[in-house]
Amino acid sequence: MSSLLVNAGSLPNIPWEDRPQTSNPEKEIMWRYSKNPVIPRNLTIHSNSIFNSAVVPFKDGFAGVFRCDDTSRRMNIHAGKSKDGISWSIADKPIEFIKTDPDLPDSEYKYDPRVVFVEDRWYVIWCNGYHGPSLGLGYTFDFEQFYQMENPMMVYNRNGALFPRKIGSNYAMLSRPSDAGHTQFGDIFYSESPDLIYWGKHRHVMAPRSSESAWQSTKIGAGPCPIETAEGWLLFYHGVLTSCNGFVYSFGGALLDLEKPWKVLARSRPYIINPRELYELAGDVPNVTFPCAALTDKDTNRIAVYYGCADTVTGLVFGKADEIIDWIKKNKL
Ligand code: BMA
Repeated sequence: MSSLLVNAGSLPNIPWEDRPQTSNPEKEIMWRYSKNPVIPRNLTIHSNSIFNSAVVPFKDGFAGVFRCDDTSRRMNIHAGKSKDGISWSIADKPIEFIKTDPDLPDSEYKYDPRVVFVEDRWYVIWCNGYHGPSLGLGYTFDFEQFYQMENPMMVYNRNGALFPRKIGSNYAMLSRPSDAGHTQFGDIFYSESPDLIYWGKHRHVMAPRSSESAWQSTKIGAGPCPIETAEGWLLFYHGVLTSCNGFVYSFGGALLDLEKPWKVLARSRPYIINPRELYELAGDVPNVTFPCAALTDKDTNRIAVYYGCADTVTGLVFGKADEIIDWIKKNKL
């Protein structure tokens, strides 16, 4: 099969289940794993909830960085490993980053990690508490030792997602400037850096949209790190609607230009996934489906997305890259 997934490896052991007979691809381009949620809230000894987490292929299995809020409701990130991507062993203690500069400030908290392999190592990017929510960046070679670098962005910012390769001669990322609270606005921006320390060349990528696509009317933010395809960068992103009962987090998909990723080629009008199962509707924060990681297999075009459910547990949805791309183009805003 010719693959749309550029630079992706073969991943024959990608977690997978075929589309159920009852699922109509016109309406539901991705489908949920029948045994969701895959990661329960109490997998580590002190965890209150495990969600909005990042999973990658590692050696002959999988590794990940998990958002575990503890029973004191402190937010932190923990390393984990799995043979099959479904059943996980997650460290009871948060990652203790080794500072690449002794003057690096401590993090007040860490949450919503994304992980991506760039050049020779795995980079972790997360929302980092430093006088309010900012972005933090670090790396690991083995998911045992983690190194923390300078914060790439100042307060207030969330939803950092690094690109898996340089754009031109620079590293690149998406982020979402915000405020110190439960931000009522939010657009996705693009930035570049020659060294992963100094960031600039900021470009606007996309803004919320209202009446014609209400699920993304309040704010939007990058989900998993962008996936390179022959048709552009495939970006899953969350969109938020403000209802009479508060925020509702769904997610959709977009295609960004390969060499100028701030240019949006297409963006889905309907959501791909919205809160509808009980574990997405009820939890510490009801009505949240929040994607942070995607596995891909170039041989089959399979994609498996991990997403946080109601800020409590972690679920999996499946789809095919070719079908998702066609669907985004057919259903674009
Ligand atoms: C955002 C972040 C996410 C969370 C979402 C819904 O501001 O805290 O981690 O999933 O709110 O509560």
